[in-house]
Amino acid sequence: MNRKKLQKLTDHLTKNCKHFNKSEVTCLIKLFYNLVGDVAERPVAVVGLDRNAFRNILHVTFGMTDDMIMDRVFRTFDKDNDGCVNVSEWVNGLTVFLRGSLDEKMKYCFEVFDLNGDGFISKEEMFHMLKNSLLKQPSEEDPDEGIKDLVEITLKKMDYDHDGKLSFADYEKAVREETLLLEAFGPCLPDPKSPWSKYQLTGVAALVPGVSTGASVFSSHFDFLGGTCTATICLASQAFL
Ligand SMILES: [Ca+2]
Ligand SMILES: [Ca+2]
Repeated sequence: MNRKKLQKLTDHLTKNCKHFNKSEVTCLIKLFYNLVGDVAERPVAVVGLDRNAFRNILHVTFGMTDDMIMDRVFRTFDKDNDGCVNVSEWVNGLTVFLRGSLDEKMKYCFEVFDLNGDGFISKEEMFHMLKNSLLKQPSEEDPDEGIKDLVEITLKKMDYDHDGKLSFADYEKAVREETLLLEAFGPCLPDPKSPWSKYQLTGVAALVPGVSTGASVFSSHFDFLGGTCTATICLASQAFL
């Protein structure tokens, strides 16, 4: 991409971007085209990260391991639903992912957790996600029973209007009371302790030639399962109060 085109794209994307400044946006654009270049063995006309390429970044760079959640994160980034994260979806997605306010993060997480996109987190969806994220725990006699209990505990704690599912209003109210519930159904944000959250994106530019090498060093800092467990313990302990 030539300098003029890059500048134009940067200006355009910075205008709609709340949390990144111009030089950070430039870095993210460069990083994007570098990543696309790495994975692209396809016509130049298709410029974007497909599901697999994007999931690979979530895994390598942000240490995510949960397939279901990574799929949902991809769909949340892919706003126009064309199966590809383009450069503007990349920058707009990362602004929430890395720097979002609590309001933005709540919207994002709810979208991730609403697996079928009908505007509610149903019991079945909770069961699916909790089963998925707790699979690494030592197996009990009947793990499904334990998860069903956890779904009930979750509803008791978060379903304020008692209709048996979580609306955004339910979820928002619960998270405002206990921020740990933001990621109640699985880790879908970078760990706040991770260097990426505070990372000067100008520094990322230096990583561009070897993105995966630099990123794998970062991934050791992530403790995603820890985040889920904390949220789960918080749900469990509240239920007995
Ligand atoms: Ca798209
Ligand atoms: Ca749903």
